[in-house]
Amino acid sequence: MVDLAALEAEARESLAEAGDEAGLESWRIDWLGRRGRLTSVLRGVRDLPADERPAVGAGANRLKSVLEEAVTARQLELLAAVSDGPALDVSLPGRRPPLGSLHPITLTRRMMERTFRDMGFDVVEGPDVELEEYNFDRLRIPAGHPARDMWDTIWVADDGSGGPRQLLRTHTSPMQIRYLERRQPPIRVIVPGTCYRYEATDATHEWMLTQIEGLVIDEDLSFAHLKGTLEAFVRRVFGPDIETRFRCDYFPFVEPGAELGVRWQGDWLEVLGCGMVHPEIIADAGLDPDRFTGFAFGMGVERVAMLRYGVRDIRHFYRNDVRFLREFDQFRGTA
Ligand code: YSA
Repeated sequence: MVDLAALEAEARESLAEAGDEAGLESWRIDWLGRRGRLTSVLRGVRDLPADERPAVGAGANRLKSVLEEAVTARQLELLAAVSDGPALDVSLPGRRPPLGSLHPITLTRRMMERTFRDMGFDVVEGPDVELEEYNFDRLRIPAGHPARDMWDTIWVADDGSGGPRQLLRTHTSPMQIRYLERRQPPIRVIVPGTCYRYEATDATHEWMLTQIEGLVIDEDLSFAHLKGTLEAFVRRVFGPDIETRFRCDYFPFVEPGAELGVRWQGDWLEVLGCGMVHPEIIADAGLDPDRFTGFAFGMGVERVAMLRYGVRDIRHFYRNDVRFLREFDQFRGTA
């Protein structure tokens, strides 16, 4: 006759020794598995003398349920011990989530905006998708004018509705016109924003670039104000020893026009185009060009960032190489 009570005592004793999930699993195999101790007893019932079979069969089945409950209880006991006991050290510092940082162009753009704000400029933004009229015509660049070739343009596909042509703005200058439609002098404003050009890239050119447009209109402004403002800006950003160079340049919406270059790695890097706002643009805005004059400029933020951080190739900025971008973690908090 099988001694079920002794079997149960032995099973419980060895269950109490199982201290983790692996121990419980091997206990389960030993006792309740296909070749387990209790399973063998149940299988052997059919070989017992007929008068013993019912009692042993019923007893072994009951023991099976008892042991299944016991193993579940032991499992819960072990789980409770893990969450209450020293295995969970709540005094350990938490894991810090990885922290990103601002993109170098954002850092530079914000620094430039702050510098202009300190110099008394307002900041406004305009649309990236612009009307041909504002990007070109009203800046004195009509269709067919050779100056359009200065801006290789990405046009928005014609939707067939017969509406005006649209494009991804090639510069921030269209906001000069939009701003003049709404505001009266004195005007002192900058317009930061992204521009797009259908242009092959090289170390100093990207097809997507950021500009900061500046527009100043008031009475009695001269080229000296333009030069003084831009020189002051550049010295604030790069320090008093920076070497600069103004050269004549042509833009249809200014007269005269110029570009500003900064000494860089033994050469000159052009950072902006500028000039005195063309009298026709002042007159088109409903202002008297004999009374009001002004100057404007369009500055390349990526170029300023190259100078500021010593980046030799503009294309690094938009390659999304995290090793490059991590270099700017040290400037976190400087925007
Ligand atoms: C001129 C006179 C004004 O009264 C007002 C604004 C201007 C600037 C004019 N709208 C313009 O876009 N001129 S520009 O084509 O010479 O670009 C100005 C600046 O943007 C450049 O000096 C350069 O710093 C930057 N830039 C231009 N093309 C670029 C670029 N930066 C990176 N990649 C490019 N492809």
